[in-house]
Amino acid sequence: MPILNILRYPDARLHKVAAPVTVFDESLKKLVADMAETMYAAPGIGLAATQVDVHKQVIVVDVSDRHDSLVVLVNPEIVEATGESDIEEGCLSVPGIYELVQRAERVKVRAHDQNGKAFTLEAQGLLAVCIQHEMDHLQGKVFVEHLSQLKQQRIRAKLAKQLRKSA
Ligand code: GNR
Ligand code: NI
Repeated sequence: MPILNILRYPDARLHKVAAPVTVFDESLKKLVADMAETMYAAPGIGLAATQVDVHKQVIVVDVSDRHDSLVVLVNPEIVEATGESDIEEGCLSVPGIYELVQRAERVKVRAHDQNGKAFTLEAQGLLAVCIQHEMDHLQGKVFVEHLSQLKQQRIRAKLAKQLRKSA
């Protein structure tokens, strides 16, 4: 199965808003399988469809060390968020940048799996933060956009320099 190309910030396609999934078919299952493979290969602990230029509300997450706890969230909605967490975040679309972002410590999420079955997940800690990070991607928001304008400017300069060096 193919590893998908991950868009790099800044890219206007990372700002598209994902549409809800309405049909739970084989192509959705293939997308989920390819996204999981891409996330594990990267390696990362989460991936939103937006990052692979598919603008549908699909997320895969696995915060386990053994890669045995895949969570698939289709059309996720946060129904409860409590507490405050500031975990240093990274993003596969913003390589080499790690920054603290304010998030809820616990979230209750309603979503569907890749078969269309509805479920509710209660998450805390890194899993909760990762889900919030991925749900931002579906809304067209990259984690650096939670930071000050000055920090964002510095990050863009650093990424441009990385790109020049690799060219
Ligand atoms: O791999 C990832 N690690 C991570 C660490 C802290 C908070 C969020 C994340 S998500 C990130 C993968 C990614 O870019 N998902 O969109
Ligand atoms: Ni990300």
